[in-house]
Amino acid sequence: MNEWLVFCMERTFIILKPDAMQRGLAGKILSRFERRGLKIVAAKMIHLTKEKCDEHYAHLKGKPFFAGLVTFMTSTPVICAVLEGKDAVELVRKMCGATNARAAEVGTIRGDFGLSTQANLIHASDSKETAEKEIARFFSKNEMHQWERDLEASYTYSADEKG
Ligand code: IDP
Ligand code: MG
Repeated sequence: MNEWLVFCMERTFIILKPDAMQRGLAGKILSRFERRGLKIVAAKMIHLTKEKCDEHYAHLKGKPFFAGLVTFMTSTPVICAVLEGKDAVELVRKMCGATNARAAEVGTIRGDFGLSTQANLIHASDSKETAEKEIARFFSKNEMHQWERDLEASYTYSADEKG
């Protein structure tokens, strides 16, 4: 087991939102991260509760769209996952694109699949600190996995990027 893989790689948290599930895009979206080289180290399907949404979107309480956002997020089960890789937090945010999918760059997930500000397919942690909190909010330690993708040993990162 390469120690650097276990201890040095950054982790981020994502939710494939109800619109991604309803539209059958969950696999397509997850595969973009896999293809990029990011590693899935935890994943599960859950039905969000209002209480969990209140906690997860606490920074948006008081916004006029908050109630609608909670109704949307609790409408259908979602898939939560943790992705691991160098600079994973920033990289995944970049791959998601702007919050308003109509303004998101083509080539991003929201820019390629979405047209809405609310139904924008995916949540991704916005900083390393948020990622840590969100991972702990949705996953217990025994749901997290440490494993190696064979390619990582030689081809995903150069030797000087592994630290
Ligand atoms: P982010 O998901 O790009 O980080 P946040 O500002 O954290 O964006 O908002 C969380 C979620 O709340 C968004 O992804 C979107 O689903 C919803 N949201 C944000 N702003 C609006 C809005 O103006 N109208 C409707 N929904 C919104
Ligand atoms: Mg956010």
